[in-house]
This record gives sequence, structure tokens and C-alpha cells, in this order.
Amino acid sequence: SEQQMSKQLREFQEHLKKSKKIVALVGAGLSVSSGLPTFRGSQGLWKNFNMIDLATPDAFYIDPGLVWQFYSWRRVSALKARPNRGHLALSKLSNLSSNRDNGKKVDYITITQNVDGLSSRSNHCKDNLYEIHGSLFNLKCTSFMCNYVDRNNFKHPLTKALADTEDEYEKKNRKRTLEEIEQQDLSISPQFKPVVQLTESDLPQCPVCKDGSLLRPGVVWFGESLPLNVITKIDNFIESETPVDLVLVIGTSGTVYPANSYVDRIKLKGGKVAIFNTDIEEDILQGKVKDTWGFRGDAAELLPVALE
Ligand code: BJW
Repeated sequence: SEQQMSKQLREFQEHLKKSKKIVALVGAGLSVSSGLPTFRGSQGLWKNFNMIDLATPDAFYIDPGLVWQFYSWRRVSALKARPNRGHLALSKLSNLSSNRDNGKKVDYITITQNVDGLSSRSNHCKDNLYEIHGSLFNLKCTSFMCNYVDRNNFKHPLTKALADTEDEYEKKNRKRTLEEIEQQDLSISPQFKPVVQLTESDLPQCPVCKDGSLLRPGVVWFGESLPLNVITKIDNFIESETPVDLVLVIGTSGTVYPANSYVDRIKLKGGKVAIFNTDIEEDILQGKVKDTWGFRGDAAELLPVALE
């Protein structure tokens, strides 16, 4: 109820003011009002494919052309999107905290699982932003012998074939697919050709490998390790002597390890939890879960109010 919400908000803001050490854990829900889809739930589809099934090394191994088309689409969507008021609210918090001269002395980090780059484009302080699942705009070589990485590559299209398939698809199939999704009819009809078959020569190639290895998106897929330097910094932040007072859990389903483990680790050391999500358990909303506040709604609308 409205009353519960304002009570929780009051309590939360009191704790926020007292907090000396804060973590924000961000997921796909934060970018929804910027027009980007989430992974799970009815939204998590791309051309009849489940987005989760495409975010794996196996999918890339079996059909790199399919996976590259998916990531090419993700790159354009992210480039067209703008950071929303939720990203800006966190960016404000990050800059307040990094500025130790203002007497606040708050330690702060944002841990984002998103690869869309919207937090880094929102004027977020660079020193306390960790993109734990990488970035759509980093490309890396698939060869084990090569450690070529191309950072902040915003080029579109990456290859001509990737642009062509996107255009063709938009023209021929867009209307129909949207209808199918609305009707919740996800069965792939026999004549439905969601994507064009691409061969390796249509895809981005490593410029330094002699054998022309493929480049791949610089993101972390299931079963892959997260960047060690980033994980170490987060571990140090959470496990250091001063415990984290507050973790903001924003627009994430909390289903993916190790991101989800940070919340429990912080709780275990006495930290409190504030959840911002369109979907929150009733018990949390009613204040029945110890040391946990829940705010139901669009993170982009909730955060500027809660963090003001
Ligand atoms: C809103 C909203 C609005 C909507 N406002 N909110 C068993 C077998 C095999 C592996 C494992 C296993 N058990 C554990 C593992 C490890 C595995 C894992 O966790 N699997 C689980 C799924 C079970 N993890 C890994 O493999 C990780 N590596 C690792 O652990 O290495 C060591 C190891 C290896 C092997 C075995 C065991 C250990 C790597 C994980 C990498 C995840 N990568 C992806 C893809 C990144 C690239 C890309 O973006 O394409 O990351 S998967 C995908 O999920 C993506 C996301 O960052 C991540 C989290 O999703 P997120 O952000 O939470 O999105 P959703 O859609 O789930 O939720 C959105 C939320 O927003 C919802 O709650 C909505 O309600 C809400 N919402 N609108 C506010 N307007």
C-alpha cells in the first residue's frame, strides 16, 4: 500500500544518510525505460530466440553468424538508447562519493551486469563503476593464442553482411514477429526464416591473427570467468574490515552467479538491502523481511526519488 511504501521510504532514507559504505548491484531492469529488453520473462526474446540461449560459448561455436547478428542488434539498440533518470541518479551518487572533499566520506561502487554501456555514458565516476559482464563495445579475438582486444568500438555495422541481414529482417519480418510475440505464440512456424545464414567471412575478423580468427563480443557468457581484476576489486571492497552498510539491488532477477552472491555476502556482514524492481515479493513489500526494503516500480522513476 501507499502507506507501507512511504514508511519503507522513510526508513530507507534514514539508513542511506547514515551509510558510509554502499554498493549498487544493477541488472537489465535499469535499462528498460531506455528501451532495452531484459533477459528473462516474456521480454527476453530476439527473433524467436531465447536471449539466454544465445549468451553462451556453445551458441557461438555452433553458429557464430547467428550470435553475431544478435550482438550486432544489441549494439545498435544500445547506441540508440539514452541513459535514463535511474542511471543519472546512480551517477550522481558515484560522483558525490568519489569527491572526498565534501566531507561525506562515503565509499561507493556500482556493480553492473549490463553490457549496454549506459552507466558509463551517464557521467558515472569511472573509478567506482564495474562492468562485470563486459561490454558490447569491446571485441576480442577467439583464438587462445591471441589476446587482441578492441575497446570502445562503436562502429556500426561491423561488417556489411551484418548490416544487410538487419535491414532485410526489419523489412520482411518485423511486423509479423511482433504480432507473434504479442499473441504469446512462440512456436517457430516452418516458413519463418528469422535470420540469414552467415559464414565466417561475413563476420568481424581479428586484425592481428595470421589465420584470420573470428572476433567475438567482449562479454561474459555462461560458464566463462568474470574479469579477474574486477572481481578482485569487488571482493576487496566487500570483504575489507569496514562492512558495507547498504546494497541497492536494482532491476535484476538475481539468478546469475556470482553477481547474486554479493547481496548475501553483504547481508551476512550486517548490511541492509533495498530492492528496486517491477516485481517484488509481497512479504518484502509488507516489511516482513528483516533488513530488506522493497520498492516496486520502474527503477528509472524510483531511484531519483529514493536517492534524492
Ligand atoms: C525491472 C524493470 C524496470 C524489469 N525497473 N526492474 C549450473 C550449471 C552451469 C553454470 C552454473 C550453474 N550454477 C551456477 C552456474 C554459474 C552461472 C550461473 O549463474 N548460472 C545460473 C543461471 C544458474 N554463472 C556463470 O557461468 C558465470 N561465470 C562463472 O560463474 O564462472 C565460474 C563458473 C563456471 C562454470 C560453472 C560454475 C562456475 C558467468 C555468468 C555470465 C552471465 N552472462 C549474461 C550474458 C552477458 C552478455 C549479454 O548481455 O549478452 O549476463 S546472462 C544474462 O543474465 C546477462 C545478465 O547480465 C545476467 C543477469 O540478468 P539480469 O540483469 O538480472 O536480467 P533479468 O532479465 O534476469 O532480470 C531483469 C529484472 O528486472 C527482473 O527482475 C524484472 O522484474 C526487473 N525489471 N523491468 C526495474 N522498469
